[in-house]
Amino acid sequence: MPHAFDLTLYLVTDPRQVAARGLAATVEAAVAGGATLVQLRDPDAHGRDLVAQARALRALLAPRGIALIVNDRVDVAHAAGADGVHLGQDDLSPQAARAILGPDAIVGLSVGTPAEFASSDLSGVDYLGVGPVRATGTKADAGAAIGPEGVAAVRRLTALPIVGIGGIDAAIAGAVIGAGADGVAVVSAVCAAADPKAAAEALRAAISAARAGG
Ligand code: TZP
Ligand code: MG
Repeated sequence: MPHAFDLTLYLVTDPRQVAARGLAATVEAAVAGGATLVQLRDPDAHGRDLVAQARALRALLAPRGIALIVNDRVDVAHAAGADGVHLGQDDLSPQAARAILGPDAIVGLSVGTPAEFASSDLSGVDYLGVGPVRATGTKADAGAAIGPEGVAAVRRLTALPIVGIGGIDAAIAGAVIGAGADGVAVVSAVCAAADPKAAAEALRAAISAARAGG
């Protein structure tokens, strides 16, 4: 059984967007505002820097009962004692990641379209990141936007937990939940916000309203 995780408001970090405030301070504010899960994402960082960052975030998050996921890097997740890893289609397979990290690890997989879902080996996968929902400036190779309709299409194909990602802010979060997502993942809506705590609170309010209405 993987560690407990809550996809409701999934904060994904970006090194440039947190640079002014700092990684830990941004994550701390997001968590204070209601972020329920955190992914350390820094595609260009060196392994040993990432391990140090992951350890620092783990020390901050573990006492609060919030799981830490590392993007792409199974080795870094293992070295830092993170709760899991988030894999793209070209990373290690979910099964290979689980073989390294063990049965307790949380393993997430990115899926860009229903067709990509259909061609993915889902054994060992605990949740899916589906998107980009809308165009995003945060990830250059994110692919074409699929809208909340694309999330709904994947929802119809699987019982796995799903989190929508890409271009999500408080204005569209409710539609993503309405499409059947278990939560929303955001980078810029929180990391680039003037007030990350308030931004997270606004997202949580939109998610709660959509859940109550749906
Ligand atoms: N994967 C798909 S879109 C994306 C990632 C990491 C970036 C999402 O960033 P933002 O700022 O929330 O659009
Ligand atoms: Mg990746």
